[in-house]
Amino acid sequence: SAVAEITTSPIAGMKPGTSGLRKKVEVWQGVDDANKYYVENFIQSLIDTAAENNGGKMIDTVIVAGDGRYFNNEAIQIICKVLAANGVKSIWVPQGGIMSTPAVSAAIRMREGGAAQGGIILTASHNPGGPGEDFGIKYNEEYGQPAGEDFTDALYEKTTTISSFKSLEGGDDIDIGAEVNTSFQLTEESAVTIIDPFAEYVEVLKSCFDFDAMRAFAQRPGFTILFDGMHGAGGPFAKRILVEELGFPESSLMRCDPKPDFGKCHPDPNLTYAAELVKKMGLDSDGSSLGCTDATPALGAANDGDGDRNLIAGAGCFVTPSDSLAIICDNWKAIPHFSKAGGPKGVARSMPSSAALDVVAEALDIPFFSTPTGWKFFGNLMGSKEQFDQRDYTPFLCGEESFGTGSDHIREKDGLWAMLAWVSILMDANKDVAEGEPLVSVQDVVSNHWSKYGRHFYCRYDYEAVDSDAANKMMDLIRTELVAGDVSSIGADDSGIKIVSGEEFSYIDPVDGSTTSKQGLILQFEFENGDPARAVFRLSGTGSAGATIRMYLEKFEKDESKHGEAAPVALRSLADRAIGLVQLKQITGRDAPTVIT
Ligand code: VG1
Ligand code: CO
Repeated sequence: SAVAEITTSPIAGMKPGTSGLRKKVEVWQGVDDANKYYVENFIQSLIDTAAENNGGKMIDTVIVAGDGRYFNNEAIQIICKVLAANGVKSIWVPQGGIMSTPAVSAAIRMREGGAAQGGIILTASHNPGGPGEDFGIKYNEEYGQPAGEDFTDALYEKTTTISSFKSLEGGDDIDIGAEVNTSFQLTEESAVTIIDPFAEYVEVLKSCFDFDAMRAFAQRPGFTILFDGMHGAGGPFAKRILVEELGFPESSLMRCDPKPDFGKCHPDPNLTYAAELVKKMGLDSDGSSLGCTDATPALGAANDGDGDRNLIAGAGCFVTPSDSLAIICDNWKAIPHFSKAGGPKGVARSMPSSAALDVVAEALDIPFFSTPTGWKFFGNLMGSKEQFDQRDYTPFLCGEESFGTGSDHIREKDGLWAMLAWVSILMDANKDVAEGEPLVSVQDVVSNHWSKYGRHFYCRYDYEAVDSDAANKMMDLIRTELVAGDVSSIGADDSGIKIVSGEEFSYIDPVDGSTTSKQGLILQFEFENGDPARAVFRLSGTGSAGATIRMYLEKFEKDESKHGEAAPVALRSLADRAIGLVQLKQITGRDAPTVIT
């Protein structure tokens, strides 16, 4: 078909956030005339930026895949035409159009016959999908890592000046369901090839874990698992790995068939939105145990829409993502990816995540980093092999409080990887337990960890769809009064909790020296008995309308006799104190958070 240059004009608001650009799907669909070429404008700006970074030459090989949400396949067709018209030679589309974000990251890095230079991932991740809900696009670069801020800033600049884009006129749509290796020649030099969504991802997980040992452990009486795919992209991958490779029964899977609207659920794996799984694990929505039976699975996990997040639970035991990360670190010997190398050579967490990882890193004497929110900052550290003081940080372990965990096997967080890490930990914990004896449980592993290192009580309050001006006003008030201002004059209130200091987090990337500022407001507190605690305030960068305020609460507790309490209960007084100080209710009019995770 013929290449056409089509006149367009800039559309405001195309600045990617924490992870890609997310908008209501109707915006992407161009329902309003002003948005007619929304996808085309964004993709043209994106590949022009990629070409600029490629020495001015158009990139050759790109993967286009999505999490299966509403508009997935239509967007793939539009994007393939724009890519082909711009001279991208090889466009790889997974059979069926669906790939999880970690699987795309793996395929970019490893595909036989040469890696791809980039991946365009159609997802709004944990945001709901379907008519009236969200659609999004993220771009990952040649090591499989999310594009950094330099890239997204340059992309955004281009969207503000764009005057035309290239596409194809005429020609049939490609058949996304065609057999693997089918090629569709779109122009003389550009072709779409249908690829196997699973190949590289299965291979990379096999390199991280001992599949033979896990397959044997899967047969162990009492070791039952439950995986909730939330109707997102992770489902087919879980089926492939857990059932076909490791031999767990089909009954270990729930909601593993991708649906355009995620079955009308919110595909965010937390205690609120993964309610069914949480209940089956014998848990209440605040993470406390409701009691278990013999039928309660030993290990439960859930993914988000694009399969990069994970929720981990045992029977009657919710594991917070920050604890999960610390426990994986402490148990590195159980995970071949780390044990092969004598342990992780570097670890990192996002700043709002709890300090549970820090104390393990300190005990194990591993270099540790605290980064801004979003996986792109980890990508930079992992890419640092030769660059960073000649030190080699591979293997690397990292994670976020927002149910993201991963390592340098790819350059994205990886929901299924986290679950297999826990299978490995349980396998190791049970290596000396005789058949017929009760298994060491997730709860045992977690309690032992807390008695060794102390517990970092943690939870997050999210206030969604807050008026943007009000949210900014509250952040400004924290800046002027609690960060720049003198907090020593603010005494303790009835709760006895005193604010000690305030700080705005900014980050200097140790690899490229770039500074990222305004990454969260940190308030340090002290309880009456001298115990330290903190609250962090941030505005979300993944919403599609209004503002979301996130308040992250954390309190360290050494005393083992107090470890049994539910986190939201243990942190209630701290929450009240922080909310009062920042005048959240007065400024936003919100009495209660939308969710507590
Ligand atoms: C949120 C999380 C962050 C995560 C990001 C992308 O960002 O807090 O930790 O990396 O989502 O995750 P924000 O800016 O809304 O707080 V995903 O799975 O939605 O791509
Ligand atoms: Co996600």
